[in-house]
Amino acid sequence: MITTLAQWLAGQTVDPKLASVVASMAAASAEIAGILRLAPIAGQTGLAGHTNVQGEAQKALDVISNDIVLNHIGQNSEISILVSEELDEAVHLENQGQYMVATDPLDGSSNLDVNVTVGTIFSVLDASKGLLQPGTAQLAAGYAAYGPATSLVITFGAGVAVFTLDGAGQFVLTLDKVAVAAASSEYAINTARERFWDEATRSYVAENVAGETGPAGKRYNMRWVGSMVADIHRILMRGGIFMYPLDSETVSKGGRLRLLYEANPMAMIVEAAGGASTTGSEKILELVPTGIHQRVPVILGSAEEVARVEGWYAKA
Ligand code: P6P
Repeated sequence: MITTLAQWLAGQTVDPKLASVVASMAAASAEIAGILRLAPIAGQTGLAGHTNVQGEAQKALDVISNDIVLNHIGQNSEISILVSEELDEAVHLENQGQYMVATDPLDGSSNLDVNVTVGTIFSVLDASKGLLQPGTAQLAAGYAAYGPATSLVITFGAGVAVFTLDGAGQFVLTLDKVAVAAASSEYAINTARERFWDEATRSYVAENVAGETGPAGKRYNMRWVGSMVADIHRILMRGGIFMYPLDSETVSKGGRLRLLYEANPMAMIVEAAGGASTTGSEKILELVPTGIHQRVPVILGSAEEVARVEGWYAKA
């Protein structure tokens, strides 16, 4: 039996107004998926010609995706604030709604030119509690993965569901009650950064590389797509650990990935699916943000692997 996103949302024990915020982000994601699919033909995979607050060259599709999100958010009277990776400041909408959305409208966009999976990540919070709330305050989180299929992953904190965009542009439920395997033999880290790693990261990876005859006692595989949504969706589906730890090059910025609209929503999703998340020494979801674009170290995935990393940090 087919369950549409609308039917699934109606069956959740959440405020229908909160469910409508998720529905708006789903509609934006479906529209973005349609744009991405034809972008090379429309000549839209190039640069937009300016940089974002992160100092990163904005792709035309970064700007287009952000505009699409803004359009859908703006049409939902339940949403009053938008924080976006692509916007220097938070946008206070004319609506007086109770919700705030923090989003990376097109994460991993540097992969667009080579047709690799990218995504839209979003977090939903109570706008009345201010911009800088810890991840534990999130009311919902989700991401769209624009890959061979377009997947939409959603959680309200208890359980994670996966939807797939069908030929009519509607999300239908394809996986309910996702569970992240506690054990895994696959890790995701950019090994080209080894010279910047701290001892904890170096020790953990060395154990994995040692394989069957090493302390881990099993063979590991390494996967690094360079697109957070792609790497984390793989981990959600078959286990593993994603690592962008603090290193000697990123320490001055606090890390590489952004807390409000990358680390927090992904940590909420992974933990709701039975996984774990950490900066190495602190729980990501307990961090009180110091700014809307704050960067943090991100280590999350299979609970046993995350615990091993935390063990190395505890020894440091
Ligand atoms: P690196 C993409 O730019 C991104 O923000 C994440 O999606 C991804 O996990 C990470 O950066 C990749 O970083 O240093 O390997 O290019």
